[in-house]
Amino acid sequence: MKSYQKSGNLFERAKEIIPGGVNSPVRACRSVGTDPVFIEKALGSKLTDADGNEYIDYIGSWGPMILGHSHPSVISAIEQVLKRGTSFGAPVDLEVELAELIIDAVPAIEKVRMVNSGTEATMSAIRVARGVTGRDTIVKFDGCYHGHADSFLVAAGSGVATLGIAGSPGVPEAVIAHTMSLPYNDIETFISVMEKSGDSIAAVIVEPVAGNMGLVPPAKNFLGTLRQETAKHGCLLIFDEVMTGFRVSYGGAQTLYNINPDMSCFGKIVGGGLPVGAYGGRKDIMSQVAPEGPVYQAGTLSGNPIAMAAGIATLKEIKKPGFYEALENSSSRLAQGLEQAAVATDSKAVLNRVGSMVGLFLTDQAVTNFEDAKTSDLDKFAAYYRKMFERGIYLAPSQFEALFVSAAHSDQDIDDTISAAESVLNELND
Ligand code: KE4
Repeated sequence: MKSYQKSGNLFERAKEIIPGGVNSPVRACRSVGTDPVFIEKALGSKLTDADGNEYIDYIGSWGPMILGHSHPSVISAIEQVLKRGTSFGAPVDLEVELAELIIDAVPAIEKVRMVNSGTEATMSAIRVARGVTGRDTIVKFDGCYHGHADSFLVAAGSGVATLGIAGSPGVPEAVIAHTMSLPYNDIETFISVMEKSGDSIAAVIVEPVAGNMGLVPPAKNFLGTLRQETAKHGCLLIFDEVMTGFRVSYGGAQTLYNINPDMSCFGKIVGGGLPVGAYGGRKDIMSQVAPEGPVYQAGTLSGNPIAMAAGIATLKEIKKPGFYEALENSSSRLAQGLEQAAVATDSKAVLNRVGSMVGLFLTDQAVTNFEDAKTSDLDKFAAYYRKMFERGIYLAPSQFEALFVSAAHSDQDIDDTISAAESVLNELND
């Protein structure tokens, strides 16, 4: 019988002094009816908790750990830069190197600014769009999550959806009044809104592959229509690639789907597990950012040398030939195995996948938007989560999150995951 005593004790202490005992809501595992374990260490595809229990990890720190945990190149890069110091609050060569890697990978980006999180990246991109266009209204899509800046907490995905809250107290009506949220993949609605209001819209921001309502790929022509309509009405198209950037391809979803957004936001993988966000775009847009231009944005630890070193080491590894092909093979094997497990157990389950982002929905209908995702049986998902956890499979504790396969997931990991899923789905159907 596994023990979770040490995690339990730590959680009791944490709940006294940290809201909900966690530093990010989704980690509290509330929607799946269990308590979180505290992680002691991580290596490759595995996590080990405070009580010594080991897990195959499909959260990967919510996306950054595409190489797997504690990759030697990343650890070594961090160790090397530590000898120079930790933070200078002044320009460092490593910031230039990471910026050059991002620009080299993403053709639509000519200039890029480093920040410390995905939220900072998207929040700043929206401010730039409003500054450049002189317009206030932004369009997002139901179920997409762009971080926790006020403007985005409308029909948001991820933790907001997980907690089943409409938005958040503390966000002024005046702010929300400038945010329109439309159904994802609904081309007709989007076109009609743009025809009516396009000339007053500063930006349309989208997850080009939605990973915060579970995994929902873009419908055919959806992204192309966003590009066409925003160009027609002088709005900026912002791709929030915080999750998809360097995940679904080295050049992100914009390269995969061959769309050139006006601005792009990154996070997660570009920091290799350390706090890094980035936003960038055409030179004429990014030259509006202070101190070159009037749109203000700043950050004490932006471009931190240790974080830059981890990001550079990560991108250099994933840039190597064959990296994405190998990841595609293991990811498709996992997806096929989960689909076969659902069929074999006659389970109501739908699987979506784009590259190494996988989403399993416990519903019997296609999932193409947030409303479809919400037809999933959340109680059954909670039971599925708990039983997979007991079998040492560490999934996102929410139906409205994606799974991430890393380069460190072995054939054995994939096989063990598939057999655990078949066993659990069987139990759930008994
Ligand atoms: P951060 O501020 O959490 O670094 O990034 C916000 C963000 C922006 N855009 C997209 C597409 C994102 O997925 C995120 C953050 N993703 C969630 C996981 N779905 C972070 C997990 C958490 O909130 O703890």
